[in-house]
Amino acid sequence: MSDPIRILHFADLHIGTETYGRLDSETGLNLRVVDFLARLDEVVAYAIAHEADLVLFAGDTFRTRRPTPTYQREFARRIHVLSQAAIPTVLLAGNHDVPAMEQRASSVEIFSTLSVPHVRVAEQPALFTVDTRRGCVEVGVIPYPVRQRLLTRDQFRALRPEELDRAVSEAVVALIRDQERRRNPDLPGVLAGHFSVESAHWGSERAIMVGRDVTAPLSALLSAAWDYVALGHIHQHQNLNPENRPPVVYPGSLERVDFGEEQQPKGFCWVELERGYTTWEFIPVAARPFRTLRVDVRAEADPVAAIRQTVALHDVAGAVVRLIVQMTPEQEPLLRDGELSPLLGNAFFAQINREVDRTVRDRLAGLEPDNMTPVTLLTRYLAAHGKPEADIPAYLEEAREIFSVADENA
Ligand SMILES: [Mn+2]
Repeated sequence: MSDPIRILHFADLHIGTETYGRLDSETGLNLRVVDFLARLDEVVAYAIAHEADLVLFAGDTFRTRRPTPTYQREFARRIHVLSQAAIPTVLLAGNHDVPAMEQRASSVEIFSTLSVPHVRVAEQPALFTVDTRRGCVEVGVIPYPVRQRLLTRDQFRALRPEELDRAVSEAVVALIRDQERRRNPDLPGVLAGHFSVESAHWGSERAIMVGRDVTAPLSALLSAAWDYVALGHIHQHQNLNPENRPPVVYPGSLERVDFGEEQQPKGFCWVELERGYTTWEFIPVAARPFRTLRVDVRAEADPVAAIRQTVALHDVAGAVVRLIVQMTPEQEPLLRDGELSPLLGNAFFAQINREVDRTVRDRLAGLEPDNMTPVTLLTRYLAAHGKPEADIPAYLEEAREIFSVADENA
């Protein structure tokens, strides 16, 4: 029997995420971007050290559809290393990579334009046959399903938003079925896609997404035609099919984007693919830790000392730290940044949220506006101003277009 084919599956890089970072004078890059690139370096090094036969990137390379030339160069440098090592690499376009207008180039298209050896870009659904050192493998690719490309003008005119969602979902299922029919059942096969699956658990990243989301039913992926289903899009690592025939896996993102991902392990998947006998494991990477510390000092005579004690109990060195302090209005003047920041001196980044006993922000239900996305903020704003709940989705749909343009111009 031949050796299994070794696949490294990762997703959701989001290079360009600068939140909680600052400029690094040495590299000229934002320090958080340096983190994200260091994780990609781990992926590349692992693929080479473990002789990967195929690297599968399941989409969302950059944070925006218009990454800076510097971010493009840094990504290209790492892809170049894989290419030089002659490791076949498939790059799927995620929703953060494809432009709203079909005529415009995606942020990863350049690799196919330049025919970079061993690198294939998947911007359209396709069935690839990849010839690896340990044999042939078939890779069905479903990049992010762009509604404007999957549906006809007539469908757009005639269908309500929920009906459009269903039509897109049905189109995705039809694409998968079509690849199953066309594929050679004697070869090991991987289905790689960038979309959400109905039963998946979402982290907080759903709110950072632009536009409506496309959801496929899990049943569409549970086919014996595939030996592994390599997904991207959801940042929380999970396997949606515990029976593993086939595994249906989101590796998750390599770095945390916000505090919603604080508790999530970060890494990629190592797959040993064999027709009918696939095994896989999650390989953790050294993602920067996020830590939330909560201190209630309302009954403390020496609030600064109480905060210092709490901080001492936690490993904040090198972490992105959120310190939430509950205080009385009388304590507030004593707890300025000048007093609190030094307590977190060895954190990578420290954010101090003061929860002062007031009722002003009750409408925000205890959430800090700084940590909320535009979509969440707008939802709460509309609700607070008495807009009927049924009307809110329509407002959000309009707003998402605006957010999307703003994001593209960012
Ligand atoms: Mn995505």
